[in-house]
This record gives sequence, C-alpha cells and structure tokens, in this order.
Amino acid sequence: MCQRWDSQTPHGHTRTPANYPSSGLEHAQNYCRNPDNATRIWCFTMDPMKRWEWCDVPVCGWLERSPDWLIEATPNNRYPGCHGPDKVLDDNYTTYWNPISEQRSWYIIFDFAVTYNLSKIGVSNYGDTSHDISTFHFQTSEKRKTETRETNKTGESVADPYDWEDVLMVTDVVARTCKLQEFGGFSATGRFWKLNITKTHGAWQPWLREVTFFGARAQHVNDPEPTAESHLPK
Ligand SMILES: [Ca+2]
Repeated sequence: MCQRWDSQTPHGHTRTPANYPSSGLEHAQNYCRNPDNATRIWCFTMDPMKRWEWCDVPVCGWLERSPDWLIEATPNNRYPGCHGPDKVLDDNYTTYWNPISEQRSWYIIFDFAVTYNLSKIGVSNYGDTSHDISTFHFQTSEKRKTETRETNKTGESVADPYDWEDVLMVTDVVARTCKLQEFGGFSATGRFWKLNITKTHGAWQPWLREVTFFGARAQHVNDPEPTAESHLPK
C-alpha cells in the first residue's frame, strides 16, 4: 500500500509535488511514480517499517478479461442469460453474444475499473454471412461525468454520462470466419470503453463470439525516463 505523495505520514519526505513540479505528482494520489529519475516507478509505503518500495511496471499484452467489466449493453430480452454480452469475455469460442434491438446498431460498454492504454482490439465473428459484423467503431471515455444519469420527468436518461472519444473505425471485418481478427494502429487511454457495431454482413443482428483487448495499465505520461536511484534514503 503506497503513501500519498502529498502526505508526510508515515514517512516524512521531500518528494512533494511542490519540490518536483512537472513530475506527475500533483494528481498522483498514492499511485506509483518516478519523480527523481529512479530506474523504475516506486512509492513510499504505508508501512512505518518500510520507507519505500519498487512498483511493478505494467506488462503489455492481451489483457486478462473480467466479466465485471460489463456494465451496459444492448439487451437480449428473448434469450436472457443464454446470449448476454458476458459471452464475449468468457474465453469460450462456442458461446456468443446475441443482442436484440429495434435499432440497427448494437453496443457494449466496458468498465476496466482502472485506466488502461490500449493499442489493439480483437473480435471473433460467429462465422456466417448473416450475423458477422462488418463495421464497428471503438470509443473510450476517461471518466463518467456523474455517477447517476440525469433523467427527465418520466425517468428517462437525457444525457450520456460519458465523454466518448473515437478511437478506431473499422469497416472491413471479414465474414465466414470465427478466427480472431485484430485491429490496431491506435493508442488510446481510458477507463471506459464502448464497442459500437453499426453494420453486419447480412443486416441481421450481430452474433459475436469474443472481444479481446491489447494494452497495459496506464502510467502517467510525465513519468521521466529513469536513470538514477537518488530517492534511496540515506
Ligand atoms: Ca464466447
């Protein structure tokens, strides 16, 4: 457990936001940082017996997914439970999401709980020519504006609580294969992610087997390149 950089307990120190401006400490709370050109990110700890410790550097790769990431999606009222959006995160290529919607577009919102930097997304189509997706766009939102949606007098949502930014637009997803198709060429940072499917090859609703994400937990962009271990207590 890390000590907040703007706190002097349990360890008094000089690595304060005031002493190290432009080092990403102002809003660092108790996250690992590298204000003084150490070899890696580190933090003071909440353990009075342990002044500081190194932090793990995030590993970049295909993310281990959690069903907890699902917070909202186009529903399937006809087959609840069987073909829900959780089926795209279950690492099982025999199960798929089958949303039913009056609108001819479908979406899933993921909440990764912490901020990630992503550079690739993978999708696995059902493998036919009716339900395989052809066009989607991918968006991110750093935060939710409010915890509760604004509603009008009849209780309907009147405002989208996210600040969606377009990350990627894909129009050439191939049909008749359930092989994972990867789409990269972007770099985006956020906690909330939205997959919007706008077109399928046969104009039916999409049947989607899996969605995967490539990236790493985000580090502060101002973290300097580490060169020395000058914060080591004397
Ligand atoms: Ca699946």
